[in-house]
Amino acid sequence: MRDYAIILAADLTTAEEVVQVVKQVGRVVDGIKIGVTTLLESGVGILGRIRDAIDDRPLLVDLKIADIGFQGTTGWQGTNGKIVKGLADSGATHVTVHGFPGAVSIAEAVHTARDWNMGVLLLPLMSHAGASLFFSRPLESRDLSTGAEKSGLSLRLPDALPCNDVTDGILHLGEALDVAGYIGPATRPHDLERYRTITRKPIWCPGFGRQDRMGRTLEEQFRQWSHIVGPASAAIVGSAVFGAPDRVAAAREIAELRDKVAAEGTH
Ligand code: 3DU
Repeated sequence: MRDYAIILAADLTTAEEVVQVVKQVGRVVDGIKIGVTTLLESGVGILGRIRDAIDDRPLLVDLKIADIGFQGTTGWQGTNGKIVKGLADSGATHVTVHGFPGAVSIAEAVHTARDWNMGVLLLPLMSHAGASLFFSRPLESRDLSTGAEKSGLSLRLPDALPCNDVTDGILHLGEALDVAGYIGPATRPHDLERYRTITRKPIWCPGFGRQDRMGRTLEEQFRQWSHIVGPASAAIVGSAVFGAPDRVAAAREIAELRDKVAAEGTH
């Protein structure tokens, strides 16, 4: 994936509209994100049609998986693995997984995804208003170690981890279980800074445009995002592109904005 990638969240109402917008801008942006509503309507078969329209660009399936992990004598047998396996050979390259169900659930998703050449993007926090209600609950590093022991997995969690809340804890679990990257809120720059104190992995960020609650222009939001997260990152942009009167022009403008702020970062 390219540095500072732009990923289109193709959140249109019908599958046909989704395919249409991907055909329009799929090669202007650097990747596509498909959501649950689209898969519910048309099944995973639609991912092959998306893949055909975007060459080898990343295709993120945003399932936000949050079910059980279970390691039986013959391997992973929980539900997280079954869900991830449902994307096998579909054209998907990445899938989103929640971290709050704990280490075993994350581990099962990561292992299964790896078996099928996909990467897990873990969610330590979300971008919408009120998302911090639970993610900001206190969590101490000793809670993480206790949880790791109970999980029955041999997790490498260094002793004195800087851990204050659930978000920190999920980031530490993601590092220990070697996820491919994280979803991080573009609406919460201070939290993105916090992510970067814990991980160098790619951070894919939704929350541009309509979700901003800090009164920033799109350019200001992009600038702050790029300066904090650096090149190993992606901006997930939905309505700012597909809701525009001219989608191709909107996607091009956003790509230009990205080029501008990224160039500033290299000075
Ligand atoms: O607000 P937009 O139209 O740019 O769309 C953002 C997309 O990113 C949308 O698909 C939403 O489900 C997803 N997303 C978030 O917005 C926030 C998260 O924390 C995780 C995913």
